[in-house]
Amino acid sequence: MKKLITLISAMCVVWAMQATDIVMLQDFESYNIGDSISMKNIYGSDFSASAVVCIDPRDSENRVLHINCATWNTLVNIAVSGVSKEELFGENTLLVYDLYRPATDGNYKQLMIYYGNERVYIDGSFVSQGATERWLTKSYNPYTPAIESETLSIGFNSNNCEYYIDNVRILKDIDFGFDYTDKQQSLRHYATLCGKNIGVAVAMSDANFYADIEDSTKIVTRTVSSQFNMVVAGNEMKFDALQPSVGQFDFTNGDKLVAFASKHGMKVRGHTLIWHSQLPGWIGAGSEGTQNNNNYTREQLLAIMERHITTVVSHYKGKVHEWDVVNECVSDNNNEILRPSIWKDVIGEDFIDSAFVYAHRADPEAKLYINDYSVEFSGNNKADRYYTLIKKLKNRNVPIDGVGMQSHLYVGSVDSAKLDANMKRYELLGLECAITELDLSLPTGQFGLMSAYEAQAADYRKIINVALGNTNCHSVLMWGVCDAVSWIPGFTGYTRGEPLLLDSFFVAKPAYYAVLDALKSGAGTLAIRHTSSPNHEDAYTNVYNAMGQLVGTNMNVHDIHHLPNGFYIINHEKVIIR
Ligand code: 9MR
Repeated sequence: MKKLITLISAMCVVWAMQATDIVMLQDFESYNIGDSISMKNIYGSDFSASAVVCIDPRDSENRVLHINCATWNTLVNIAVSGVSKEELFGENTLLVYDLYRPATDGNYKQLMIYYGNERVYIDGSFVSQGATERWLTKSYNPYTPAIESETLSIGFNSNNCEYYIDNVRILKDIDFGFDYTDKQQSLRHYATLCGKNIGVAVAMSDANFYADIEDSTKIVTRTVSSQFNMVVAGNEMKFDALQPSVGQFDFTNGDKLVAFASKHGMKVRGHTLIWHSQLPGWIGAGSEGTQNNNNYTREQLLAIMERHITTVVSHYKGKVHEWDVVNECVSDNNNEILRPSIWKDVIGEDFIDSAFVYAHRADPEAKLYINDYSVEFSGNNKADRYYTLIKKLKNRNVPIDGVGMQSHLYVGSVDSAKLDANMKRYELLGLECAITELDLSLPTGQFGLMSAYEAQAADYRKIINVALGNTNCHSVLMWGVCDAVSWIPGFTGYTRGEPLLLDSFFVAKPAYYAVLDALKSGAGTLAIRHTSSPNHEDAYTNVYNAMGQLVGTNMNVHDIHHLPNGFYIINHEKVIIR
C-alpha cells in the first residue's frame, strides 16, 4: 500500500489525476502473514496452486499476495465490496493492480480477469508480462459483464507461474484531460486540417488493443481512433509475425489492424518488410540477424525476400499507404555504411535495391520508405551516412519515396535547426520524410517533476513545428499510445521512461497539449493546398472568407483544396490558402 500512496502523491503534483477517484479493492494489509486467499479454476476442474499473504519482496513494511500456480486457468479470488458493477466496468474506469514477478517466472502467459463466472478481460494472446524483480503497475479497461457478482478473479493462464500482486484498485471517472467525444479537441482534427498524418504504433501487448479492436467504447480503441489518423503495427507486420513458418503467411492481426483503420478512416503504415531483427527461426539468422545457419546462397535469399515482399505487399495493396521496406540497415559503427546482417552479408549491398523493386512491383501506388534510428539530425555521423546511402539509392533510380527518421530521442536532445536541415536536404533529393517512431524519454529520477514534463512538451512542440514547416514531411507517428506500453523502460533497464503523450492511465500530459497546440497553430497558418492525400472522411462544417461571409458548408479537406487563394476562417481558425 505504501507504494501506492507515493504513486498517488507523485501524480497529484503533475496534471489532471486529482479529479480521478481511486477505490482500493484489496491491498492485503488487513490479512495476517500466511493467510490464504481462495482460488478457482475457471472450468471448475481440480487445480494445483496457492495464494498466500506475505511480506513484499521489496518492502518489509508492506503485505502482498504471493501466487504459485502449476495448473492452467487458475485464478485468485478478490472480494469486491462497496463498488457497483457500473463503477467497476464503466467506460472511464481502469482496473489497476501492481505485479511483481521473480526472475524465475515464465514471461509469456495470458492474463485473465473474471467477474463471477464471466470473463471480463483476456490478453489478446500469450504476451510478455514485462520485467522481473520489480513492481510494475498494470491497468485494464475490462468488458462490461452481463451478470452481478461479488468476486473478481485475476490470474495468468499458464501451467507454471509464480508472481505477487498488490493494491487491486479501480480508477473511476478518470479525467483524461480532454474530451474524446469532441473532435475539435483531438490531435487528429488539427493534423488533418494541416494535411499531416499523426500516427501511433499499437501492439498485441498494448492495453488489450487487438482484443478490444472492435469495441469503440474501450479506452484504448477510442484514444487511438479519436486522436490519430494513422496507425502502424508495433510488431504484427514484421517478418516473424507474417511468415512464422516457411511459406505459411499469417495475416490475422495485420488484417485486424487494417479493418480497424478502415472503419475509423485512418491510414496504415506498414512496418516492416526487411530487417535483421524479429526474423523467424526458419531463416536461421540467429538472435543478431547475422548468421546463415541454412547456408542460403545469394539467389536463395533473394527468392525468400521476393516471396515475402510480394506476398505481403500484394495482400495489403491499396490498404497499406506506405511501407518501411528496409529497416535499420545503417551501421552504428562510424567506419562503415551498412550494418552486418544476413541480408547484407549473403546478398550484398544491393539487397536494398532488390527489396524496393519487389515492393514497388507489388504495389506501385504504395509509398516506399527506408527507416532508421539516430538519423534525425544533420551533421550527426550516422545521419550523414544514412543520407549518403539514400542519395546513392536515388541516383541509381531505386524506387524509394521516403526517409523514415525513427526519433527515439531523449528530452533535451532535440535540435530543430538540424532536423529541419535534414528534412530539407531530402526534399532536394525529391524525397518525403516521416518521423516514424517518436518517443522522448525522461530519466527515472525526473519522473513526477512538472519541469521535466514541460521540457518534454517543448521538445514535442519543436518536432511538430519542424514537420509542419517542411511540406515533404507528411507523417509524425508516436511509438506507443501511452507510457504504460512504451518499450523504453524495458530497453533501458528501467533507467528511462514516460516518453509518450499520455501517461500510463491515458491521461494527457503537457506533451499532448503542446502537440495539440502546435497543430492548432499550424492549421491556422499553413498553406493547406500543400497537403498530401487528405483524409476525406473528416468533414468540416462551415468555411467563411475574410469578410465573414459563408463560402461553403460541410466542406472537407478535399473541398478546401479547391478554394481560390486567400484568407479563410475554418472551424474558428484562421487559414491561409496559397
Ligand atoms: O516496439 C517493439 C517492441 O515491442 C519489440 O519488443 C521490439 C523488438 O525489436 O521492437 C520494437 O519496435 C522497434 C521497431 O520495430 C524498430 N525500431 C525500434 C523499435 C523499438 O525497439
